[in-house]
Amino acid sequence: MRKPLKVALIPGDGIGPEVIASAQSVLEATNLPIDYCWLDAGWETFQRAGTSLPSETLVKLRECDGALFGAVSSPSHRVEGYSSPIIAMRVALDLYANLRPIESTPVPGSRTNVNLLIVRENTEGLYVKQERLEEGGSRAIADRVITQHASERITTMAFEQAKSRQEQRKQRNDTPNDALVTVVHKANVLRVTDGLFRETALNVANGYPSVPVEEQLVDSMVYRLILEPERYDVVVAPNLYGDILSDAAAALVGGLGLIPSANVGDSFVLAEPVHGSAPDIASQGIANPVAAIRAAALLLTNLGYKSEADNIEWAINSTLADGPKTQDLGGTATTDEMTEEIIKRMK
Ligand code: GGG
Repeated sequence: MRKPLKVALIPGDGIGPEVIASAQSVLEATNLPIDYCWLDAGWETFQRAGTSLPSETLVKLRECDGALFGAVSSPSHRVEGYSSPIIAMRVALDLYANLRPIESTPVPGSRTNVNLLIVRENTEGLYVKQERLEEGGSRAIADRVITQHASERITTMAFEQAKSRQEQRKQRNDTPNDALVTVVHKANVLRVTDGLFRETALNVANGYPSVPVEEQLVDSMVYRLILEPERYDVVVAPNLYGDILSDAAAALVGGLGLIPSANVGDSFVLAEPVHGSAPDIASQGIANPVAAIRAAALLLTNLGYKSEADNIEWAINSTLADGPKTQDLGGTATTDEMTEEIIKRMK
C-alpha cells in the first residue's frame, strides 16, 4: 500500500477558506489516503501575527508532498512590514513555473476548441519588488530582473509541456496534433531585459526541433489570443505578461472562477486557483469552487495521480454542462451545492 500523501492546505483570505474546504471535500471523495496539514498565510494572518508568512508555515510546507493555496488579499497601499505571502512562497520553494491551463468549458459564453497552457515565469521580472522613490517621492522606480538561468528553465518547461501534451493528444487520437510554443516578449522596446528572455528562449527552442516555435509581442499576443485562441498550444512568458495573459484567457472560457494553476519547482508543487480573494462575496457561501477543485486535480496530476485527477475533471465538466451553477456562471447554487454535485458525479 502507498504511504499517505501529505498535503498542506493554506486557505488564505476572503473566499480562500470556502473554496479550499470544497477542494478538500473533493480530495476526500477520491478515497486516496491523504494527511492534511492546515497552515496560515495571508493578510488576516499578518493582522493577527504580524507576518503574512509565518516561518512555521514554510517549515511545515517543506515536510509535505504538495500544497493547495486559496487566495490572498494584499492591500494595494503600502503597509509597513507586509509583503505578499504567495510571491514569497514561490521564491522560497523555488517554484519557478506557473502552469495555467485554459480549456473550453461547457458553459454559455465559453469559446470552443480552446486548449492552451500558459507557462508563466514565477520568480523574477517586476515581481522581485525592488521599488524605490527618488526625487523626494516624485519619481518611482521598479527594477525588472530577467536572468538567463530563469529564462532557460521556464522555456525548457514550456517545451517539455508541449512535448507531453503532443504525446497525450496522440494517445487519445485527437486532431489536430500539432504542438506549438509561442514565446511572448516585448523585445522591440525592452531590448535588454526582454531581449535576453527572447534570445534565451529561442536558443532553448533549438534543442526541440520537433516542436514548432514562434514569437509574439505581448500586446499583439493579447489581441490574437482574443481573436483566435484556438490556434495556441503552449504560451511562455515573463512573469507579469503571463499573469495578465492568463486573466484575459480565462475570460474566453467562462471566467476566473474556473481556472486553476500550479506553481511548480523541481521538487514541490503548490496549486491554487488563478482568482483572488474576492472580498465582496467572502463568507456568503456563494463563491465558485471549481477553480480550487481544479487546482486540487492539478496537484494530484503533478503528484502522479492522473486517473483520480481525470475523474475530478470529468465530474466538473459534467456538472458545468447540466448541473447547478454558482452566480458567476448565471446560476443560484451555493458553494456547497456545487461541490456536493461534483462529488456526486465522481465515478
Ligand atoms: N489564488 C491566487 C491569488 O490569490 N491571486 C491574487 C494574488 O496573487 N494576489 C497577490 C497578492 O495579493 O499578494
